[in-house]
Amino acid sequence: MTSLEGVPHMAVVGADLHVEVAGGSRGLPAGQPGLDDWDVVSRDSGGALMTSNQEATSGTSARKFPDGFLWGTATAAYQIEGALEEDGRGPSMWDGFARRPGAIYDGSNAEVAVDHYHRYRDDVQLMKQLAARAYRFSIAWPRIFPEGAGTPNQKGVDFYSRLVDELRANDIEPFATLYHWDLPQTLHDKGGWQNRNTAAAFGDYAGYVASQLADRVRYFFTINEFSTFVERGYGTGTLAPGLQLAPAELNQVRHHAVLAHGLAVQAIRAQAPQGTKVGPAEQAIDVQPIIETPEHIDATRTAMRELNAGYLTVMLEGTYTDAFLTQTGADAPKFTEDDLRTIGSPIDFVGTNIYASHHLVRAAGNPAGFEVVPYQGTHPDALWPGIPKSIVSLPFTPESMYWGTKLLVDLWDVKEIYITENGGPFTHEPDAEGSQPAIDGIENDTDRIVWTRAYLHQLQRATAEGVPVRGYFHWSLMDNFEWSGGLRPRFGLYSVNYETQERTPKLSAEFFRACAAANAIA
Ligand code: BGP
Repeated sequence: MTSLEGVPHMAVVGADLHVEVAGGSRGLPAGQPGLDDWDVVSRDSGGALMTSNQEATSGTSARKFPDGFLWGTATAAYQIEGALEEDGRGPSMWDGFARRPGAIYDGSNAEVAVDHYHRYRDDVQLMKQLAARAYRFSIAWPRIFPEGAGTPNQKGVDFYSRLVDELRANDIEPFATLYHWDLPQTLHDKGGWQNRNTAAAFGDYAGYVASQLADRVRYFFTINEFSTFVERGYGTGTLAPGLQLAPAELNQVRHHAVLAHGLAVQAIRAQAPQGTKVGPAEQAIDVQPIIETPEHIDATRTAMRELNAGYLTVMLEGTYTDAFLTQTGADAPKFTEDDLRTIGSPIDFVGTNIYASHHLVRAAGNPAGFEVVPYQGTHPDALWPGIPKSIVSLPFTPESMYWGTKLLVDLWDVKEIYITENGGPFTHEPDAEGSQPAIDGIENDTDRIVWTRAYLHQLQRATAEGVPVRGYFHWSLMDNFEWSGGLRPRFGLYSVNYETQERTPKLSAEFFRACAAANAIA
């Protein structure tokens, strides 16, 4: 493991850069002094030209986040822990899915992943070196209940207990996610999320975890990305368990997932000390107006509510929208009024994973009141290396940070928001075309820095307007097992050598540390 100490500050290397400077534009030849020596032009709020130096000292700088804003990183148990058969962990549905030929893009699996189960202490130090004050991790249900329910496994509880203690000892606030997709195999064998009993089992498991950890964990996320694990696991079949259900069955799975969330909220409240906070961590279908004018913004609000009707909307409103029930018709989920009350149980915050706007939206005179505008094929994109754009792509849409948080307030008056994930799969293989060499052994992931900074600017725009975003978790602390993408797409601030398990900070780790330390965009 390499520490961040001694990471050189970014030097300008490679091709000429063009930087706009007072008095015109000039090329910055390779090997010239760093950008700090230059006065970069911007405009103040009145539109007057000012240099970066003036901006920093004039008090008009728009880069600060509110006091107490938490900077952290996020991971998930299955993607980092390895040790799948250790200390009594039961099998999960992902173990078998990953072994299916063709299920994982590069043929890898998570048996070792990044060996976090054995290296968690060192990994907490990696966080510390980032100046991070919070960490979002997930608890593996099959470590706690190897059979999904019944007798808990003390060794599984002990692992997370040690992790939480280590975090607290290092002044890092633990944020625990209860379900990040590793369903116990035994439950899957009984129908998994197609079976309503799985929702009840999840509630019991959540309550039990709270009874063991809530004395030291103050924030719990129920389920990670309802829409992703349901739509891709049971709709397109690209994630475990790889099913392609008919619409009525798929709607029932959606319903069981949100019901499980509501049951977990109630169980945590029953078991945890007062003041424990709980909420979902969803990747909403994020939308942004094609043009920021009142009519397109109105249409975007409608789109956000309707496109998320089966997940976020029902959790926040405790009811399915009329349009959702009309559209699903005979395929609508079967539910009771009591289910809706449970699903709508009051929560303390919304966690939102924001990678991109799924749709641009414009006003339309149709019954829905909005229309989505497709992205051009030429839209700038972060791709998973080697994977066609038709399968995975993240359109570069920094404004998703602004609209993805602001709309939560506009629509549902959400009082506390966390960006529970944000990042990009920027992967640099030394022999790949366009890959730039490392600088003094540090991966030169300028793309991750430029991408993240643009998103942070839009997040800061939201907080400056009073949108109550309390923290930002970068996905991810370190490279890890990216589900059906395998080990190839690399999201980490730290690069991991999968043979030696050595962790090395990328340049983006230095960027993150600068932001976290200053509580501002660096
Ligand atoms: C989220 C998952 C994470 C991680 C991340 C990567 O969906 O919660 O576990 O896999 O995605 O980003 P992407 O959305 O591009 O797959």
